[in-house]
Amino acid sequence: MAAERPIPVYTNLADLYSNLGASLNHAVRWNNLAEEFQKRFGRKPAYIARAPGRVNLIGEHIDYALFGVLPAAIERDILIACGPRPVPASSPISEAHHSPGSVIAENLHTKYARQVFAPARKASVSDEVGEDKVHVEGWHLDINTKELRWESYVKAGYYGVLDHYFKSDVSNANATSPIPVDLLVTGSVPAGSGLSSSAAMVVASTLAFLAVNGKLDDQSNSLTKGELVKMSMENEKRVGVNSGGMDQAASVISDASSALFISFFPTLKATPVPLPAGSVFVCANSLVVADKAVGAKRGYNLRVVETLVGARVLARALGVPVGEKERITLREVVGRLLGEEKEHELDVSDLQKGLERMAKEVEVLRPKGVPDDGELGVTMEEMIEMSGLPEDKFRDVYLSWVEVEATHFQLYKRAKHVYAEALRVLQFRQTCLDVSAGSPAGNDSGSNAALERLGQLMNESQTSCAELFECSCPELNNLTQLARKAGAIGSRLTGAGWGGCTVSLVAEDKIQSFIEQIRDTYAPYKGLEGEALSEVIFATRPSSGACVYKFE
Ligand code: NG1
Ligand code: MG
Repeated sequence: MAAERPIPVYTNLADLYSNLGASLNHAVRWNNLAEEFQKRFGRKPAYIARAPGRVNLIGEHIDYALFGVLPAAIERDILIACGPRPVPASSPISEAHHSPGSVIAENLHTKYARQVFAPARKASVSDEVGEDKVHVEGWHLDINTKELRWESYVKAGYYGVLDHYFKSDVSNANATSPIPVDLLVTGSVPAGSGLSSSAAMVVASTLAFLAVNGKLDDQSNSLTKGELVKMSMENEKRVGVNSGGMDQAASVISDASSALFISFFPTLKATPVPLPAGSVFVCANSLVVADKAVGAKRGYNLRVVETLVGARVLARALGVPVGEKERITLREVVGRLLGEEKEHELDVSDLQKGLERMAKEVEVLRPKGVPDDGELGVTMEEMIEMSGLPEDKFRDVYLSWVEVEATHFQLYKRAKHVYAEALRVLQFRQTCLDVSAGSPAGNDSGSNAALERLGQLMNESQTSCAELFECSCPELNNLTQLARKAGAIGSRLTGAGWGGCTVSLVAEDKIQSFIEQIRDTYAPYKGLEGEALSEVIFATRPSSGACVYKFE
């Protein structure tokens, strides 16, 4: 299983570059970063941690409902050069040098200023071990989730490492402290664009702090990719997003040249999915930047709540048992409806049949007795009543852990999107697998038909995101339409939406003309040439997942 493999730590450049499927371009970036680290900190880095961004090919906003998704890591990535900071014996020692685990963080991008911070000891925290409470000493880092800054993501990764490896029983005199670290970041994933620069930052930071603190030294007993995904997911919650896990899994587990089918139920599993030859994915940035901190309350986190409440209401209507405090997901509703058991998850064909059935069952969520066909959704009071829970319980289970802002909630439209999108992911995956297995659809004309089918699924996904999940925006709608006119086989938004990138499936021999036509027709791209153009629209191949290079 891909998720059970250890995090690769390379000591040999040739191995590193061959794993990356790397071009000369990569080598230049890695060298520059190491040299720049040396200039700034007066010594060579000890490690470089790499984590790629990702593009989601299909399966939007269904990972937190625990349905499988199909992203691929992209070649654009975050690199963090890092090393332990030696404490000079003689020179006057600054505050930063003194405190355990202090960090000097610099960024090659001049708009991100140098930051110095250190974790503070948390006097005493109680951890429950079975029935007992043990007092442990932990570490705290300030992260202001109202105003996210570049170093917030560095801190988020660090927090997890501190929590996992530096929490200790107060009575343990041998407890170790984190060591002081210098680090230098560079990134080629455009920020706020739906290509998961955030997950790439958090994964790279987690890896950098693990490496510097010696936690990746013993490869035979090292962290697995699956464990790193879990840590990075927890870490990303520290920047205030209740994310599903797709981005971290794609950034950590991907293999070069394949997409990755990631499922989350009953546990995280990831399997490579080869993409049909002759086609390429092109990412195009709408240049609308979705505001994560403010937008979450009315966007992402609101969708998380709507889909969870929708699942409870649906379960109730279908006679599926749900515990009072349980936050059942839409995935679990189908499972329980079909008698799925923990040890025996549904196989793909049963799940597929279940999803086809749910397309009809969701109708029970449609608001009744309203002339606009439920367009407006339901009020808080109506939603609470539909849930069958007393108000205080409802608030405790569904609203106490997340900030949302809405007068109306859309349970029907969101659930309808989720089930149909989950089915499209299975169909997309099966189409790719059929082509690679050389089944009848795998010959030339078959493979064209397969590409058409993939494109059609992507287009349907876009319509559903726009109309049912309402996570698109006018610019994304426009850009996906222009993409189809410019020859894309299919085009959709990728990532959370409300701005950021689209992904288009384009025949390999049409990439150049496709990009030129988009440049000439999408108004915000007018006049862009060369590097400025390739910043906003670029073809990408699937890349390998996160790794560490160790300098010897
Ligand atoms: P973006 O906005 O691309 O980071 C977010 C979530 C994913 C997934 C998608 C929607 C985070 C870190 N990631 O992606 O888990 O739910 O939206 O499919 O919040
Ligand atoms: Mg993100």
